[in-house]
Amino acid sequence: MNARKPTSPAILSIAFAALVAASFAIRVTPQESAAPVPEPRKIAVTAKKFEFNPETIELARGERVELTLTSLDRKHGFKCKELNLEGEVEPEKPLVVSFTADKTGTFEFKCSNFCGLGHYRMKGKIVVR
Ligand SMILES: [Cu+2]
Repeated sequence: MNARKPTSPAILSIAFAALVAASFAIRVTPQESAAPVPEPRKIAVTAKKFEFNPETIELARGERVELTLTSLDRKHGFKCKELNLEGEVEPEKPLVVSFTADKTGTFEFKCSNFCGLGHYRMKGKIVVR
């Protein structure tokens, strides 16, 4: 009565085989992409009365970063409240700040150790896109 009935099981088994193959491919993918975690991007920043150089640090969202701050004159501080970063930097005593840029935006950082009359304008920004 139904002329298509004999072919249906064949089509079903082909479809089933395709599904099995697809799910196998999906399962294999994560193993192939388990690459080693890349090294953090290293950025050197100098601090001196009354500036940081570079003043603007541009990052990509998700990027792991290692800032190494070096003071060229006296003790300074480094503080970025929004990214929860803080430390002191002195000549002969570099400050290493490691973090992951996990949110986009513009985040101000500044000197957090009073260093003279220009202290309050000693600032910069981290821009994460
Ligand atoms: Cu200062």
